[in-house]
Amino acid sequence: MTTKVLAIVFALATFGFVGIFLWGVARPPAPDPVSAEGAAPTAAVSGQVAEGLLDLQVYLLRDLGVDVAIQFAPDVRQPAAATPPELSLAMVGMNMGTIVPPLESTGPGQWRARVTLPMAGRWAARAGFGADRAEVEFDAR
Ligand SMILES: [Cu+2]
Repeated sequence: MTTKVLAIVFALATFGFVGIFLWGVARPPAPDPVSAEGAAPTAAVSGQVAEGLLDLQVYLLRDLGVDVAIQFAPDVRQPAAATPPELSLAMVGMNMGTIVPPLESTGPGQWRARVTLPMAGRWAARAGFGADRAEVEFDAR
């Protein structure tokens, strides 16, 4: 009797483990990042942030304009993200403040921001929750 119970518990544990593994493998991939104009991103990063996978793409526009797209897919154990992530832009190696543009929701788990930067050069875009962020650098022109 005890053996039977143990076998069932073991089977359930194995099933759960395989299920979690399969979810990780079979999770639908994020759509290919493409700007509204159909261009590929200038810079992109994908990182584990705040118990989820955060994707960030930077598209250079004309005259120091930048489009930033963010996708966030929470892990299995966390419910769907209700809070939007935070985005900040700062120059690399030059202290000229931090730009925190408002994010526009473009779908479930998707946001976009359009910014005009104050000067050309190397910039870093950081997105995430609190101090937990994914970062990517790009050259603005
Ligand atoms: Cu500067």
